[in-house]
Amino acid sequence: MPPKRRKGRKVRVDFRQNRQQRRRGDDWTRRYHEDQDKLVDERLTESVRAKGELSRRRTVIVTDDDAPLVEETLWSSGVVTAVHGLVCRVSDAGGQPWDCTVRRVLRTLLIEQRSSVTVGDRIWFSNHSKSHDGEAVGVIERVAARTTTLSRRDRRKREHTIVANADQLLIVASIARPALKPHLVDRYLVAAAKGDLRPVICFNKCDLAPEAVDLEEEAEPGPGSGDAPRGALSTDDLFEEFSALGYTCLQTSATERIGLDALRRELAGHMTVFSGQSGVGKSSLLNALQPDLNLTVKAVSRDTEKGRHVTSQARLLRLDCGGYVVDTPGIRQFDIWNVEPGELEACFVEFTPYIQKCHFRDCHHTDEQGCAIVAAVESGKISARRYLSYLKILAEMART
Ligand SMILES: Nc1nc2c(ncn2[C@@H]2O[C@H](COP(=O)(O)OP(=O)(O)OP(=O)(O)O)[C@@H](O)[C@H]2O)c(=O)[nH]1
Ligand SMILES: [Mg+2]
Ligand SMILES: [Zn+2]
Repeated sequence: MPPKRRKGRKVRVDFRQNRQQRRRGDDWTRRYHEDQDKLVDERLTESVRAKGELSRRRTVIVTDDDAPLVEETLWSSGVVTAVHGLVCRVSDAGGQPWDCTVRRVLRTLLIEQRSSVTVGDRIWFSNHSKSHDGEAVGVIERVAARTTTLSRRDRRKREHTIVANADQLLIVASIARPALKPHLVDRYLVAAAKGDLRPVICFNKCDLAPEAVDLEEEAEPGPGSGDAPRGALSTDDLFEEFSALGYTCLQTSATERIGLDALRRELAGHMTVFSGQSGVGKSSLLNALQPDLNLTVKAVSRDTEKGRHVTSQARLLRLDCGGYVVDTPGIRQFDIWNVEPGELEACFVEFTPYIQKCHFRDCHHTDEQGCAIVAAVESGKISARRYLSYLKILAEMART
């Protein structure tokens, strides 16, 4: 009996003709004539398009999330561990690595949805074979619906999903070299709340003398921020502030091997994304936990005390203690993606008891009359520093 097919819905998708006539003899067409795949990708950025280029349409069967149905008898499942351009590194159920391209029809669908295959995606792939140089290669046919996403807004103001399906976000900050940036931690906390990931904050380099945190450097005056804290704050104060909010906070040293057991306990059985500025020690912590990972690390710049952006791509790694981690490249700025102003207040956990008490139901907690959040800041129940972070993100949303 042939394998039973699951029911799916038919959709029409654009298909580019393989042997397309050149419509315009200009460089723009010629440049991409040979490289059809690149042309599909160009649709994201190129508004000029020769008429009829994507005129052929084909019917494919998809499930509710618009992905082609799984051909379970022929396809293997796996997880994407890294993405290099159009090639995804995939680890199958047995841990064998494969280099997979994405089936064009699937890529077209993903482009329509402004999405692409990313690290952590659970996928099915076909056409397993060995390439001429002996690499195991395949073709990704389907991507499973994601349970969570960690996303940020990229420079083109689009969603950049850094990792899919993780359940924890380890926010790594160093207490010195580079100095701690509490506002960046607040931003990650918002992204974790939005993406449904449990945040854990890791204060690394605790073997060094802590540098005072310069709040003025981070602050940006806004409405209601007149009484905002100025000057310096100690890293101990920040550790206590985040702990008091209910977040799990750890103190570690990758070089002196401090706090590694506690970190390992948090990671075991989870899929955790390591995030934070460049140079805070994300890769060093992973090497300390498991030396055979052998990740590249580099000293921070002597002049600026900033990291050198050593890790350049997100990579999913398996830990011997059970669990998966994703080492990610350090970023300077974490732009929040897709959080509406009305949603932002819920990402600041300490606001929750006061939100209902504001005079106006749609209060943005800036300069409205009878705002319970502003009153709580004034009476010291909500940290002025955190409130300022909220205002800063809110102001940024209004600008974009
Ligand atoms: N003193 C001290 N130095 C550390 C510690 N952890 C990391 N470092 C040093 O910090 C520097 C940067 O570490 P990396 O692990 O490359 O930092 P990263 O966060 O992975 O940086 P990117 O990959 O650029 O995002 C290296 O010189 C490490 O040796 C620590 O706990 N204490
Ligand atoms: Mg790194
Ligand atoms: Zn209010």
